Amino acid sequence: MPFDESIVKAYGLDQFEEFQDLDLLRQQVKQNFKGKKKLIRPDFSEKEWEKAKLASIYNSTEEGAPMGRYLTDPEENIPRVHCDDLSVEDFIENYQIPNKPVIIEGCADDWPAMKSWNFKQLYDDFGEVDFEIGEDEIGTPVTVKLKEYLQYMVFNHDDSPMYLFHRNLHKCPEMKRLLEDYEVPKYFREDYQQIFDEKYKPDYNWFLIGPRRSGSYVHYDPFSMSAWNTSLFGHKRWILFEPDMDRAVVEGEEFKTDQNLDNYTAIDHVLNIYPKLLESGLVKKKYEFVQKKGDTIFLPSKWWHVVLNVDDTIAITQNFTNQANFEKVWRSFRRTKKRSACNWLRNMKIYNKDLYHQALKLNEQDDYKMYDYYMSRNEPWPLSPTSSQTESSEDLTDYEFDYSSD
Ligand SMILES: O=C(O)CCC(=O)C(=O)O
Ligand SMILES: [Fe+2]
Repeated sequence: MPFDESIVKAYGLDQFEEFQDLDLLRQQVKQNFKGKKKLIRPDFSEKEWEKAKLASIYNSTEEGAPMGRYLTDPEENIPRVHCDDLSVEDFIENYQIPNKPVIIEGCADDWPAMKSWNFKQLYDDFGEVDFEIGEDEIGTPVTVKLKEYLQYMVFNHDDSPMYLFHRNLHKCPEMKRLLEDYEVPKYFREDYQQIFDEKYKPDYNWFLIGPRRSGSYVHYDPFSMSAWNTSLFGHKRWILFEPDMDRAVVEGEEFKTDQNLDNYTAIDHVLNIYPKLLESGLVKKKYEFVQKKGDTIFLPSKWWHVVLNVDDTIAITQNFTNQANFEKVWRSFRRTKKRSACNWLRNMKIYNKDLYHQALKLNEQDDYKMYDYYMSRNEPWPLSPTSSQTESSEDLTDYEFDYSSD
């Protein structure tokens, strides 16, 4: 049986009308996505999407597919604990404060999402709803109906397929009910980001559908925020790097052969760059693991990560700010999101006095003036995000990823 036909059956998509004639659907999907691909990677011809022919080798799908077929088994060298054996206090002491990653099992056991986030049901319930699958050159979201995206997931042969990454479920009326299918695990409920006025709140939740071979390229999360990520379907292979490592090193810049350094993807990194990094001795300590359905990853502030979807996956991830990362987040955020930061500070004063005083103290230490200080004096803002004229204690090594100034 052809590969795509077998996964159509495995996922129960064969019950839908359009999956009756797979040859026809395969052609339609190719046509449908031409324009989207051009928007997302304008410099790529259609052929270039499949250039390395990775789909012919790496096409594992079934949940529980042996990793060896896909990639070598990573060493699991991150602690793995069950939520029944990890109190919030122990989490704070052992992971949150030391800023160390951990895999927590069992947080999602009672979530409706464990049952209802599968391709057949999502196709049925949200097929007509538009989800984000990328951005064009000027940052405008590129969207597609979920049913079309799931068809693409089944049939595509792209080396690094487009990744459905939909932010801010709470802002879309049709998607709000997805929020009822999960809850923030007990470890991550202290979250200062929730006190923004809605208009200024930075993106904080993302619903992800990642076809096999798709992934998130090396980065750490915006504004030094921490994150949690739970898989509801399929496996993700994670590689982490410690926060003090340089971007050029973790990206393996010296091993890149393509002139265009931006052409690299998660799968390129995992297959071609990471092994060279290990050989070179540039990585002192390895952090690798596979996240399975139901596993929640705690990804602390500023930890670099590459994430490769080993099979077709569904996940939810949220960013958050709490006592452990607040200093880093505040220093990074106030500079890039200068208007939103004023709103945050105002709301701290109302809802969290201690935090407000903490932020003021940091400003004072750094001799930092907020944006509205300059506005009220009709003076220009001196601190563009790339400006070098920032306070000495200000962290200027922030890796710009997926965020723009306001
Ligand atoms: O692809 C993934 O699951 C990781 C997502 C991620 O790293 C992010 O949203 O910042
Ligand atoms: Fe991330």
